[in-house]
Amino acid sequence: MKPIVDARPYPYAFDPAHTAVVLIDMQRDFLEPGGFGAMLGNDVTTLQRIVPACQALLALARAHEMRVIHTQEAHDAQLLDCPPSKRARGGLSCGIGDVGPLGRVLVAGEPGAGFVAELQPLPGETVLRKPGKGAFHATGLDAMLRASGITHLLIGGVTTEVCVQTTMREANDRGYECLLVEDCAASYFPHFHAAVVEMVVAQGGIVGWAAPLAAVQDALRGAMQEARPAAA
Ligand code: C5J
Repeated sequence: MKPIVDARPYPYAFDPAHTAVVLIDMQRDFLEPGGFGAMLGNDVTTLQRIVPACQALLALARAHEMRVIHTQEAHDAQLLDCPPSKRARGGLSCGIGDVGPLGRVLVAGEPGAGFVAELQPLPGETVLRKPGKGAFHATGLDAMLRASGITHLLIGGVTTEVCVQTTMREANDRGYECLLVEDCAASYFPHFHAAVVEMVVAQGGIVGWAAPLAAVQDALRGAMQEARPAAA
């Protein structure tokens, strides 16, 4: 029996063999003091709070042999994949490509572009570098997922209303069945997070489903119990 998550707007069924956990941009540049997010004036502790839940989501994915994809918003050292408009936005004194406390901001290979210590990818997991907010823009993600037979995505990460929402909308338009794992995603602005959850599930799940991690854990536990042969 497939796990069925008690989700909004209605139950979400998925087969772990055809499901990927996509963790969006859990990078030092967004979560740590001195990073891009902090230099934009944000309180990074609002994002740090979801790290334990993200660890639990990764543990669940690994235990059930689901595909794991860690996305990373980062540019090449020459910024050839960074549109000038993105670099200029905000008129920051220390913006994308500039040297900040965590190295060059949002540049691949720099300390700030790396994942936070608690959420390091394991060998065999996919690290997907992306130049945009959405994980499908200018990456091979769609081809990679289709080649692996992935049809369902469990999505978490930061920030809910920017890279998480953009990725979920891109995935939805490409036909993937997406569940936003609510407590594994966060915004610097909690009311934006709450609004995105509502937007996703509105109108019959116009972008997909939403549920807390515990509901995903319960669904997997329930399916495993069903699969176990009854004691003689
Ligand atoms: C932002 C992201 N907020 N990962 N990036 O610039 O959401």
